[in-house]
Amino acid sequence: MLKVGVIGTGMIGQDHIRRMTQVLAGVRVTAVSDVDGSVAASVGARVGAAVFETGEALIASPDVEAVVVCSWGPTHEQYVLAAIAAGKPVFCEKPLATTAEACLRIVEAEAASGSRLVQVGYMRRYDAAYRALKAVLDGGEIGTPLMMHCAHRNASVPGFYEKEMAITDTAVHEIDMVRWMFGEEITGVRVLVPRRSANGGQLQDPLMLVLELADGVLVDVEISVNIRYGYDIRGEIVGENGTASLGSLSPVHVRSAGRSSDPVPADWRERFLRAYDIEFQEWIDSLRAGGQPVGPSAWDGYAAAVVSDAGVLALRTGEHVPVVLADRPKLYAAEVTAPRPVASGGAA
Ligand code: NAD
Ligand code: ISE
Repeated sequence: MLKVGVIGTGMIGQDHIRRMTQVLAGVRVTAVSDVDGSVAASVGARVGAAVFETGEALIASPDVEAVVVCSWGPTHEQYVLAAIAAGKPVFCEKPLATTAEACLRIVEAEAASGSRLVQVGYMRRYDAAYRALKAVLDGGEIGTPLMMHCAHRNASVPGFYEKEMAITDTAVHEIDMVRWMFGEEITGVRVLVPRRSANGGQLQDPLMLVLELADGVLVDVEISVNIRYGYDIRGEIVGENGTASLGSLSPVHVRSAGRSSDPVPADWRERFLRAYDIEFQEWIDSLRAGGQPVGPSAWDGYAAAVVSDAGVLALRTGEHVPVVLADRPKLYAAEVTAPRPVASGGAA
């Protein structure tokens, strides 16, 4: 059994604890911690885990072999760095950290440790619909990709959600998905601001993010975070010879009273339920087998943060913002977005 300690026992922390204690195999939640001690105490009592006053004390516990960080984004860096310093594998919910500089500090600490310890919670890579879409793209059936249209719609967001979180907290999922889907880095960003929805209060809601990839593919992402009707995630790739899109996810289609309808998920917990299960089971299995994590890396977390920082600047200025990454350490050389070897005979 892999002994896991969870820092942050709010919404997603409790959901991941539920899956680790009730759904998945080979794992035991031995420790929890939250800045809100009463929440940690009630979650710890429910699952029989020790409660630690600080995340650092949890990381140092001999009864914790691997760490899961589910606290607020601005606190991720301190806990991920502490886990790296302790030599313990750490699964960090997205975003890896809230600025590119903080993510780079994590990349540098991990690279200096010489082995992969960090995995970031970009779960779309584990979703059956996104995996099927990538298989069609990679199979060549729709030809060379030219564009992708995405929509990321939340029914509502919590009161602490701020304007720029539409990019740093929400569209950051598409930013990671696009790098993985196309195996290319994002090189530039624009943000377009349409008419404002009255549902969004002070937020600029919706927004349209346009991502430019190194090979010329353009991706537009509609971000609506107060759309009321449900949680709706869409994606359609346009290729030279066809299109491919995420299919209907509903197991049932209802026709009644002169209407035809599909249910819409309420939120991310329902829509990505299986993706989170697979993401965690693969993480647990890789660590129990004595290996390193193979899911989204600290480099992926860093690259997504550079793009989302560029998106925030594009939102503030209305300008096109180029994306420039630091040099990629050797530790991450084998990843899907690693530069491709130049074909022998030189460039065309
Ligand atoms: P939440 O507010 O429900 O829970 C966060 C918890 O962290 C709270 O209980 C809070 O008390 C605790 N916390 C805050 N500062 C802390 C600190 N310094 N030390 C320990 N605990 C601290 O938020 P949430 O919705 O569960 O989101 C948590 C993280 O998960 C965020 O980074 C968010 O972006 C991410 N998230 C990811 C997904 C996904 O689809 N992968 C979905 C939701 C949230
Ligand atoms: C939340 O933090 C998530 O990660 C969800 O997947 C996303 O849809 C939502 O917009 C974020 O706030």
